[in-house]
Amino acid sequence: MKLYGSLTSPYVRKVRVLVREKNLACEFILADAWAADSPIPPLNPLGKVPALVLDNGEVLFDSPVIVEYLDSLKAPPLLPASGEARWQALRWQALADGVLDAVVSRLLESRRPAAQQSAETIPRQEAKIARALEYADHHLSNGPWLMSDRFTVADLAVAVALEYIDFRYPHDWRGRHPRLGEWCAGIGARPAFVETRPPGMEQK
Ligand SMILES: N[C@@H](CCC(=O)N[C@@H](CS)C(=O)NCC(=O)O)C(=O)O
Repeated sequence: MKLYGSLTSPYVRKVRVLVREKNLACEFILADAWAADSPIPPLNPLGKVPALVLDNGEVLFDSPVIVEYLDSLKAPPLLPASGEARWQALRWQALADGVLDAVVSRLLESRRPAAQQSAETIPRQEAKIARALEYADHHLSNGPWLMSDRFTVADLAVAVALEYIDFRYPHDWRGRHPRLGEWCAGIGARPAFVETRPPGMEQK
């Protein structure tokens, strides 16, 4: 299998963390989705990374799809197979992916010339991020994991999202949510997180 992506994309990082956590054989191929000669559009019509090329030539895209596929290859599952636990895990992942979307959207808007920026976009995305942090803090368990008694896709996705906030929208969210900050530090110390942190980014 070949995973195409960049070192800074948080969607790619979700997949890289899972590959490392499950010790799967998967080659990582650096690819810039924005480059004029990018190899991505022929693989993913949406032109986005991550894209996963399987050994039979099939291509999977969209990080939740890739995460679920790779998770299915080797036990124990990080995504619960059925029942309430599955919906809860998928909801955590949706929350985390929504935070990534909001941080990316905020970042792209902030990079536009000031005169062309919309007055609403940045505050609107920041409000989504603030509400998601509130939600995560409110639904935090007392233990090291968001769900059950072990590391799941919920922990993976939410910790990647929190660290992406640090990377692209640095602000003192830990001051408001210290328990969430402590939880994130615990997950972020796992080797899979340490090894996939974007270049130049330190753990908080
Ligand atoms: N929903 C997608 C989002 C992927 C995504 O937006 N990737 C960004 C990199 S961070 C990208 O490739 N952007 C290029 C573009 O939008 O043209 C996923 O979860 O995989």
